[in-house]
Amino acid sequence: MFTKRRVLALAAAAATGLVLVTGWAAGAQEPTAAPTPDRGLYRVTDAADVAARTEVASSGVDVLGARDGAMDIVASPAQAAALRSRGFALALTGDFDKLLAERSGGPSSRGASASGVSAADFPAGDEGYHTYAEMVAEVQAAASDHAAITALSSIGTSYEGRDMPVLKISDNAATDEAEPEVLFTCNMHAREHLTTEMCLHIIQRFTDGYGTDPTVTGFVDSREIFVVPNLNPDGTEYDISGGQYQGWRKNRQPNSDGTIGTDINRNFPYKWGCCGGSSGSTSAEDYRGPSASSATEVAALEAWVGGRQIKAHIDFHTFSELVLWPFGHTYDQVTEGMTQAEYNHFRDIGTRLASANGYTPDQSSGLYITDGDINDWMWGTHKVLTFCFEMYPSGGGIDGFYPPDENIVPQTTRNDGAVDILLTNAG
Ligand code: BZS
Ligand code: CA
Ligand code: CA
Ligand code: ZN
Repeated sequence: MFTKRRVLALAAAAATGLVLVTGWAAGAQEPTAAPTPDRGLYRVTDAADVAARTEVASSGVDVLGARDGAMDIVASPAQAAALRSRGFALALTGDFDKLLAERSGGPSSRGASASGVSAADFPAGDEGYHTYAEMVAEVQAAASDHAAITALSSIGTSYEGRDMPVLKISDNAATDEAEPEVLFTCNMHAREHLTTEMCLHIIQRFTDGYGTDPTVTGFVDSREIFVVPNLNPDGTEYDISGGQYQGWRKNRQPNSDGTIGTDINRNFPYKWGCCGGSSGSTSAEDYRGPSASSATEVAALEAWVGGRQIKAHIDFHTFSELVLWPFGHTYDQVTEGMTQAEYNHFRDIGTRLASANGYTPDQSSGLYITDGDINDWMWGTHKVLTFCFEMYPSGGGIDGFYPPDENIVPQTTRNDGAVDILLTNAG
């Protein structure tokens, strides 16, 4: 779909016989001697309106972040050329693979990773992040150190067979009490590692703080808090295996054509694939999978949530510093499954959450249209007060996914107030 502005630009370009993009004639090489990278990092500088962002997001490129009218994407030379020929202004900002290698502190060893292999640790300097094994150990330690207020179980196993733990934190944790249930989920996109730290911080705060911090004690006594620190353990391990970051987003489930990965946040069963907000192409970063809930991890969470009465939920992602609420499949506020009063409630709570953490609030389709995302399903199917938090940083390229580990403490504690607002409003 073209915006009016874009149609005019193309018409003008057609009249002169050239499509002018970022100051270079289409088809010409970049004004540097360097060849166009296989995976180029580009900034789309004219994605100010949401129709334009949806057009870019649905073109098969990998959207890293979107904010303030610009998008950072990873594109092949053909994808970049196609977007330029459709009138978009793309500025090449780097070579994705080179930047990943640099960020990992070593020479490129891309392709060294094998599926199913566990990672020894994060690259040097980032050891403060938790690998899958370290996350499991942390959750187990929290459960055994605070046995009276925790219950450790699992939502199931990932495609490659990794357990996906869920820790319940509540008084009388062994009993299913009639207290509002609140769920926090993290790391469904592999490279968004800061979010596992967010869930581990929530666990630490509500266990260690019990009995000393009155706010924490009040919530643990009056709520049932459930935390799933990693919804994509296979992808997360893959992303840090082989000694360097891989920039991986999807899960690690093979597709019928030999490509790997489904975008977990396009595979949920509410209006799956309805609205041009996901890709049917197996290699796309927003591949929706062959059918709703085909991703092992989605099916596991779906079954687990179906057996509970969750009232409120935050799904943590990185990056862009946004608080997003449903729906994503439509630009409309009021639609099937969403009254104006319900929308206003989302907007009011979302605005308060954002003023607590300094993020920017919006309906998720304000970013670009998505379908099959977790928040549309949580609300559409289960009427859960559900939000997506896009964490630190507010902008960036591939480095946006890999902030140095010094950021973990400030950027997770930053959300304490927002988490408390959600817990209050689950009542
Ligand atoms: C991300 C961005 C995220 C996505 C935006 C989004 C969140 C859309 C919630 C809809 C609902 O990957 O972090 O494209 O999945
Ligand atoms: Ca309880
Ligand atoms: Ca209960
Ligand atoms: Zn994400």
